[in-house]
Amino acid sequence: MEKRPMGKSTSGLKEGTPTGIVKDTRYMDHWMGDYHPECPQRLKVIYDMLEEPDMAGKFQESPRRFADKKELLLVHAGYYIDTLAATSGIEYTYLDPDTQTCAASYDAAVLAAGGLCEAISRVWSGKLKNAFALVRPPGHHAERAQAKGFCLFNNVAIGARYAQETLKAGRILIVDWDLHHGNGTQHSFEEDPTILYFSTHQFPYYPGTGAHTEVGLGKGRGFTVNVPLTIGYGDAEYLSLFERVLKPVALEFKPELILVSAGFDIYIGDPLGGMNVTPTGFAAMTRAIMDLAAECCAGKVVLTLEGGYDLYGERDSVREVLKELAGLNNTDPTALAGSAMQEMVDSVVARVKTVHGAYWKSL
Ligand code: X5A
Ligand code: ZN
Repeated sequence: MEKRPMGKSTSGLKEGTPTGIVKDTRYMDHWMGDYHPECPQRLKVIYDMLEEPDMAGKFQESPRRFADKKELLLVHAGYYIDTLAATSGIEYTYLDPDTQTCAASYDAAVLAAGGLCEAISRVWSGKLKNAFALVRPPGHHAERAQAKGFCLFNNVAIGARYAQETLKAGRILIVDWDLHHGNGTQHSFEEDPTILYFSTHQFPYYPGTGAHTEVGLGKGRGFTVNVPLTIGYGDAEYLSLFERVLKPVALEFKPELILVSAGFDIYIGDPLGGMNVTPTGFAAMTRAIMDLAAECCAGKVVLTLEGGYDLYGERDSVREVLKELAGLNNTDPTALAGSAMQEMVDSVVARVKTVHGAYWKSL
């Protein structure tokens, strides 16, 4: 694994400011049946990993709370929130071919959004250096009034709007490295030039959105950056794409906060995906985003868990991401990018440039 010397913090935070995590056993109470890949064990193996000798005591737990209805309303329709609330205490409700609730799902979903908001607040105020919300259900497929793709509320979208409305954040960058396109997140912000949505995703694939030509609407044109990929992209290719597309766009956009829809279904062994990212790749992607944040916004990065269905691959990848966030590792993203299959990267970069060259002069 490529390592760099431990760098000085450019963030101006007090030395020793902790990395936050959001963890709560109630996130494991949401259950969609024993054969559903989006299962409570996904968090169980991660929470157990946090007790390993080299991980225990290294992270600060950020307090959990239920999101307020007014926070959910920043992204979702009132009647949709009420419909989901009515599933609380009911053994089974069908919402979508991929998405169901049990009696505890609504509480878990409101707690996921609230826990993420709280972590964002603490990173924004400097109490935490950065944070990772280890929550479920995931969020990026949830639309304004529709559950979809294992998602009930769009956690990252709620977090972004909360940061703007309550914390008075301005420009926010959302990086979505989940295998799937975050249709709900894109739709939440596609007319908004203050929130830049950047997504890499397998394409064409579920949910079907995320073509490179989807660049945003109206005043938001240029502020949706889709990087659709065929199968087979691995560590080096992802890092090269971050270097050649995400980096110039992000540095030109100058976010005041970076949120990450961190999906681990691009892991090499994931049962749903065709990508080849390893734990080292996830560490390097995290470091690449931390480097952007150090330049733009005093290192303010908050990740939230989206997909990831190989239990131990996800666990091992989350471990490496957390070590990077806490400065226990310092993986070199550019060293990895160097070994990318150039044709795989060049063709994608060229396609993105045909539409985004007009919006981003540094691209
Ligand atoms: C959060 C996430 C995947 C949905 C796949 C539905 N959802 N076939 O990874
Ligand atoms: Zn996914």
